Amino acid sequence: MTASATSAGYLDLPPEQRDYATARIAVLPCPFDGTSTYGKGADRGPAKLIEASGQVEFFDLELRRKVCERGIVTLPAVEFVDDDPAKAVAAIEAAALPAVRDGKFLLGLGGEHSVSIGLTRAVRAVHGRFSLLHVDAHADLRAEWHGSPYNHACAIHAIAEDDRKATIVSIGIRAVGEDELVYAKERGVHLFPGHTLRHRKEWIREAVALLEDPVYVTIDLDGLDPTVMPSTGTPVPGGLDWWQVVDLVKEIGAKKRVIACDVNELKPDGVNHHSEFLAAQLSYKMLNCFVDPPRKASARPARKPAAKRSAAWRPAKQPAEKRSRKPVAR
Ligand SMILES: [Mn+2]
Repeated sequence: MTASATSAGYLDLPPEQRDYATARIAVLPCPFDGTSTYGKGADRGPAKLIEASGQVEFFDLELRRKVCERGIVTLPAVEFVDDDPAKAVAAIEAAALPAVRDGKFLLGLGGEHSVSIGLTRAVRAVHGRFSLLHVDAHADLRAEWHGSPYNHACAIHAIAEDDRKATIVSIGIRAVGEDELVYAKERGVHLFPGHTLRHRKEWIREAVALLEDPVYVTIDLDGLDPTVMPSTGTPVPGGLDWWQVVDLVKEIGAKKRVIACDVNELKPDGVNHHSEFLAAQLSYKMLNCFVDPPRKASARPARKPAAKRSAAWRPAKQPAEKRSRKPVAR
């Protein structure tokens, strides 16, 4: 399987690192935007994210890791016959299934948030039950919207109904209907609304502690604040900043076994291309945190700061991954 003819695919990797047979990670572009109503254009998200990913450094400075060396294949974008979200969900599930069956870590790229319904169905078919960690401005817990249970406003409701016993944790929510709150209570969806995250840091540990292994992570980019992430169809003020999302992703990677993830609702507008780069960088940060993470240096006791040590950041003598590599139990 090869990337599209116009590019080398995600991260613009050299050929030996994007071969299907040896790749640990599979990226599936899902350019579907059939049901959004406010700002259209999420169907252009995957191509723009992949284009921007060509500018992302392979080496993650913060994590001292280069997970692309495990191989990342970019699958052909899913094709959609029309705007029917039920058909789109089925097409995405069918497209994702072979790579998940082949043991690859799946990174889905939306597209509107309903793409996550198809992606999670493929993952559930292979891995069984998982907990869902969900970042979003919206709860997406409506049973149906504009006549469909697969509308992007219903994505998490559909996933919650696919497995009524799976744990769901939703972070950053700040636009929700009262009916969604009733459903969240009845179904047992853990909500961490945006306004409750402002003045406390413990929410990251608390949220991650609620998850059981394995975990699927879905990030609707409108979960971030529109000042850092303006290019989404339904922006809402009061969202997470970059470092809050990064700290959350790092905590999940350190504490949980993640089996797949997606980044969705990027709506390129031709102006704010920093949004596209943010989406690309975040997706690669997620891979560096989630895919076969090395034993974390932070698990060891902290060293005493030397009296003369400068506060300035200094590079490690050698990459943390090499220094502490041990057989990975998971
Ligand atoms: Mn949303």
